[in-house]
Amino acid sequence: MSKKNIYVTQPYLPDLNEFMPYLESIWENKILTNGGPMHESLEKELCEYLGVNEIALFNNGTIALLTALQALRITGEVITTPYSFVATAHSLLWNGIKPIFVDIDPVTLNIDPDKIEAAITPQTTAIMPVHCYGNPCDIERIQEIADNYNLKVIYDAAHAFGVTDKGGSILRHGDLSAISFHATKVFNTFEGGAIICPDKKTKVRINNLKNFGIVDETTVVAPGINGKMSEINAAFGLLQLKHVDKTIQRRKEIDENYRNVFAGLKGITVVPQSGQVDANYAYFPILVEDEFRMNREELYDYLKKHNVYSRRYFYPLISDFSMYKGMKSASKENLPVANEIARKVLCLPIYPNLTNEEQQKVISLILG
Ligand code: T4K
Repeated sequence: MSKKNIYVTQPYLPDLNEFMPYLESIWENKILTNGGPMHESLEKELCEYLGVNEIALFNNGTIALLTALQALRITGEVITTPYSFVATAHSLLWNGIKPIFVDIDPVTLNIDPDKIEAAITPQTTAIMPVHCYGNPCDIERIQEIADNYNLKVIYDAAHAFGVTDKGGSILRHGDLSAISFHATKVFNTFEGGAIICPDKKTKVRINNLKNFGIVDETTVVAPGINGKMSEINAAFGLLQLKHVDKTIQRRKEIDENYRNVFAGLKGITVVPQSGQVDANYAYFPILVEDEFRMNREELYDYLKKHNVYSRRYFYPLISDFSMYKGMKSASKENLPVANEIARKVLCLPIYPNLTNEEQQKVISLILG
């Protein structure tokens, strides 16, 4: 077996020569940031590609989340999931908002809509669900609850590039969605992110907030932040966009191959897709059940010993980190499903340049 390290993911990088004309153009006009031509083109092209009304680009997904909360003036308590990357809850804490953790659905691994209402208090102002692994949340149920209780919905859609439901991009749902274009994502701009919003007026507010609150040379309307995407990141995004369909297609092949091999394998549950029309195959999560020949930790270590670096996304739960675990909603009793899934989950390597041989190595190690 090859000794080469196999990681959970690896960014797709087009031929460097293809990037040179973009760099030459930046060198020519000397606009490096603050809404330059590459930035404007990428916003336009992404709106078209994704089929959404407005996109505001950011320097990363976390600042996009922080700004989305600011844009809607969210305060008090926000209902969210413990089963996510830690940035989800951190974006709340950084805004002085208290996260209230609600358990997840055992199949979709997204926030369980049946448990949201019980967590609503007079201080609740919003729900922040996550489309975990790009699997859409129960959008209709969540919106119904939000409407009944007059709550905003901000989706952490970090994993959801290119995912659609019957009506189009899932990024169109809720009041706002924030996405990540980090190096580990299906579509990357090295670092980057965006807020997807329904109308121009909201976008103007977001644009102000991501540029220190500046409206013009003498007017500052809000205590904004520096959330701008640079021209070099935007240029890379424009190039990536040309390749993204092909890379998603390759991810799909890898996903199907894993699914076929693991179907019926005792002790391994493949997390199902949950109702998307177009999936993005961003992650390949499996659950290592108690009847498997080793437990999740043992399998993780065993793969690592053979140079396969799988990841336990999302273990530990956000609610187990020290800044959250004292909260009442973070208790194990409140989150039995999330705790069980976090104990069993393992994300296997999936990325466009994973070769068939490399995938076969991962499979063989698991089959034993
Ligand atoms: N909300 C959710 C639900 C998220 O998942 C994330 C990010 C965010 C919000 C925040 O968005 P950003 O602010 O990040 O835009 C990674 C990513 O750093 C993080 O972006 C991502 N979620 C999270 C799920 O995964 P780590 O700590 O696992 O990254 P790291 O550096 O260990 O990378 C994993 C593997 O990827 C490495 O073993 C090798 C490979 N890799 C990584 C990088 C950075 C490369 O081959 N090249 C690279 O440049 O967090």
